[in-house]
Amino acid sequence: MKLIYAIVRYDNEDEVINALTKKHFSITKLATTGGFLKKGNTTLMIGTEADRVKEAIEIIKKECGKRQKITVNMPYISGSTMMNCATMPMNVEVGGATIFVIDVEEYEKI
Ligand code: 2BA
Repeated sequence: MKLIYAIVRYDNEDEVINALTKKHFSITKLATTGGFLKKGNTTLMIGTEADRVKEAIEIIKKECGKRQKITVNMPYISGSTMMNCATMPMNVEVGGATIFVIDVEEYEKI
């Protein structure tokens, strides 16, 4: 048994959840926030048999699309006070999904 954590963009969550559910994967959806951009994203917890991990990842890949570069204005604090706070444009890659696959020691429904 494996547990997949898939962090996906909020915009992609419906398509990913629908496609996985159609293939009989069980999912728990968590509303999460990226530590870097501080924007909402969605983390899906998917418990599945080890031999179905690849299938789940392929579905997520298909539904989330390719990563793309965007420019964001990040806060930039020079010195120690907010008086010197400014923003600085920065290129980041977003899209796709960030996936962790973890071994499950025990799985029970009681
Ligand atoms: P955020 O932390 O808001 O990161 C958004 C995007 O900003 C990242 O996209 C990455 O391109 C960039 N980024 C993140 N941390 C950075 C840093 N320290 N310096 C420069 N650029 C940075 P993704 O890599 O696609 O990640 C999307 C979201 O997935 C992240 O949102 C975070 O919520 C999660 N995530 C990604 N990698 C993770 C990891 N190793 N552990 C836990 N969560 C992760």
